[in-house]
Amino acid sequence: MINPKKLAAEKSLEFIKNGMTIGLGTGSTAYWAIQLIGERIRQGLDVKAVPTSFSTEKLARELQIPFATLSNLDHIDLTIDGADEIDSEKNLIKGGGGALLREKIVSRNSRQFIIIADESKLVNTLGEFPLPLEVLPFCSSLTLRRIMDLCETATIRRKESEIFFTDNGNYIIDCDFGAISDPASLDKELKLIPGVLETGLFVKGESTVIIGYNNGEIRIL
Ligand code: A5P
Repeated sequence: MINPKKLAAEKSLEFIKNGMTIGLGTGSTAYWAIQLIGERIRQGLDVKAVPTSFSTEKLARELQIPFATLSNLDHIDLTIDGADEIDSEKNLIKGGGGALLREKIVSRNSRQFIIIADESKLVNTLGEFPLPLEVLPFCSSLTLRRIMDLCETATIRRKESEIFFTDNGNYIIDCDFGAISDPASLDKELKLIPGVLETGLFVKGESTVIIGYNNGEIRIL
């Protein structure tokens, strides 16, 4: 059976060259890229990785993917990551898995950013997937109120009734804005609220997007 996430991941491997520092994304699509990078390393590929979450770090460790030394990193050559929604201008919503802050740091410091996804992630306008915000736990009820001025339905993410903590020890607030017509302005507005550390909006469309289709097709946007 065709696995469109794996198809996109396979295509992304074509962008990797020996000697690169590679940002490793988080989620069920990035999982395939990480597996394939592990395979290529066993066959002699020489790269170093920067994982974007504890779960990705654990997987990479199991696959014996070597890590870059983060303290003296100058840049990342290439990052491969998934997305929750991709619009026609390649704006993204990310953070379904709660890794958005590390993912944004890694992607913004990457010379090349490759998004891999199956066709279900393509949308005309962002916003059907609730937008995740990473928020400092300190005075979070006040931060939540300020966010609710913009989005009444904003809620602190829970996992099996317990508050969900990110790898950075913060909360995620999920916001259902409905259709997001101007992702760049919304991103700026949300980041002006003290306590909001990052949003799951990845704007400007600087990424290369690789889509795997259920019929076996692969398209690069
Ligand atoms: C992790 O926080 C997210 O940004 C993921 O990259 C995103 O949720 C895509 O995940 P899947 O590949 O599992 O859909």
